Amino acid sequence: MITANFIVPSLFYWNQPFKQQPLTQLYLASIVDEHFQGRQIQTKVTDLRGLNPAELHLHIAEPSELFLYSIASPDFREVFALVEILRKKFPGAKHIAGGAHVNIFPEETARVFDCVVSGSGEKSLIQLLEDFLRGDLKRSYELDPDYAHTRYPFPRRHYLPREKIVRDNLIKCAPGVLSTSTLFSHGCPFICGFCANYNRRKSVRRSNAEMAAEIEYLQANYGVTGLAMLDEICIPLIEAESRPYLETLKKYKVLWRGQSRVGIQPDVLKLAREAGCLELNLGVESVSEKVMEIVKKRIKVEDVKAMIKNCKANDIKVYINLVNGLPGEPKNIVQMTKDFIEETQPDLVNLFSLCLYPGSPIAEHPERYGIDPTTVQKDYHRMNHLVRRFKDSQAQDDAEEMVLFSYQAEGPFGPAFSREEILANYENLQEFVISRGLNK
Ligand code: B12
Ligand code: SF4
Repeated sequence: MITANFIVPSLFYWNQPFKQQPLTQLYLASIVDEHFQGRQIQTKVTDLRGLNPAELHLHIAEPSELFLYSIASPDFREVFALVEILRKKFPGAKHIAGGAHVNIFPEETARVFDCVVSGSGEKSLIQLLEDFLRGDLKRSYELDPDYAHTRYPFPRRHYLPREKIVRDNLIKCAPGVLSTSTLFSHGCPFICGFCANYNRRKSVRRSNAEMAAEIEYLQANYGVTGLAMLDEICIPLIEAESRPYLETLKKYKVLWRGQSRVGIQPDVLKLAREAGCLELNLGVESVSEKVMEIVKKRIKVEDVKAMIKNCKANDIKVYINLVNGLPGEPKNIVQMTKDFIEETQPDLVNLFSLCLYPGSPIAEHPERYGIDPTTVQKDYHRMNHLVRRFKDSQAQDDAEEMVLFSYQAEGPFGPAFSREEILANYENLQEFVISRGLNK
């Protein structure tokens, strides 16, 4: 019997690393267990969240034949260092990686790991394990051209202790509701310029029956009454899909939150509320229409206002995500943003800082967005759009970790802010958001 050990990185860049559950690792382990049925391969998920990145190896005491990593770009350096240490500690173990960073940099990552998986990983995972058992592990796999998760089991949660699965603070407006993260769909058909939606895949949803089975499992095993949905788009954009989906959720009487595109019709929002929706996060990004066009957000400021109003009318808390430092911001962007917030009165404002994540159009072609390519810092581990990661939410942000690039003074969209001005805008807006109590 060999052990396939799925490693969850520390998430050192989060001030609440346990907030969401590591569904990818749970999902991949579930696939292995369903396929091998406990024969030949046993699975394990090692949760390193919240631990000191320099000491992760100390928390891996037992050898495993296979260590498997799912890597987003900010994790790369940490995982790289861990692999180096584990190679010495457990010679002979193989290190296998997949995930966003591997998809974007297959060659770079192939130099670090014994094996890398690009594209959808389900089929590749089974194949590589079978190859390993035969002593024929290949250096890379890319077997699923299409995204295939609906043919595989939903993530089983028993790999982690109960307290790491169920939380009572995932739905901000309903503290105490026992909740867990879910992901019923994958993919987003849009191509926003700042987003590392590198696979540009259409949204693929599990069937409503599969979603129901997962909710039943969570209710029966964990007493869950709340869901924190991690889908890029938590309410399907096509009404013929959204109605049966929401009707299914309604049956289970769960409370939930998620991220939504702007433009969901009022009657669908009403149904969403009846189906338990308490909070929606809207990717607004900028209150400047010019900026929205440059980053191809494909929404209008008026649509955002209407969506906020409709959410409020249906008693759904509405949280807006704004990105400071986007290309083409007008000189008065700070005042415009304040005016927008005063006018629309969202329940919470998440103020992010533009981050050039590998895989996003803006990172691939910074010059097209007026960024001076020579100024772009490629320290993946410093990339974090969430900003308030090392300090509590009332504290001053760590300016050095923000804005790892500079615009050309005169770019394709006219005069641009300097890095210092972007930082000042951020601080100004953040103070405003905090003073209104909109950051909690
Ligand atoms: C849900 C989600 C999250 C969740 C859960 C993540 C988790 N580990 O479960 C939360 C909210 C925690 C999260 C956090 C972050 N996320 Co996120 N997240 C997503 C989202 C929307 C879906 C990812 C997902 O869970 N899919 C389900 C899994 C099963 O599918 P998958 O990721 O596509 O993986 C498949 C293959 O890649 C492969 N595979 C993946 N890993 C492995 C490992 C092995 C061993 C094998 C064999 C195969 C394999 O098999 C999978 C099945 O086909 C994506 C958007 C997207 N387009 O992918 C962003 C995305 C992956 N996130 C992103 C980022 C930036 C982050 C953060 C760094 C943000 C931050 N600064 O805090 C952190 C990183 C946390 C982490 N290390 O996981 C970026 C990555 C960009 C980049 N260059 O790295 C994405 C692409 C969003 C975006 N459009 O910009 N995220
Ligand atoms: S920002 Fe949201 S809507 Fe735009 S591509 Fe990314 S996930 Fe899709």
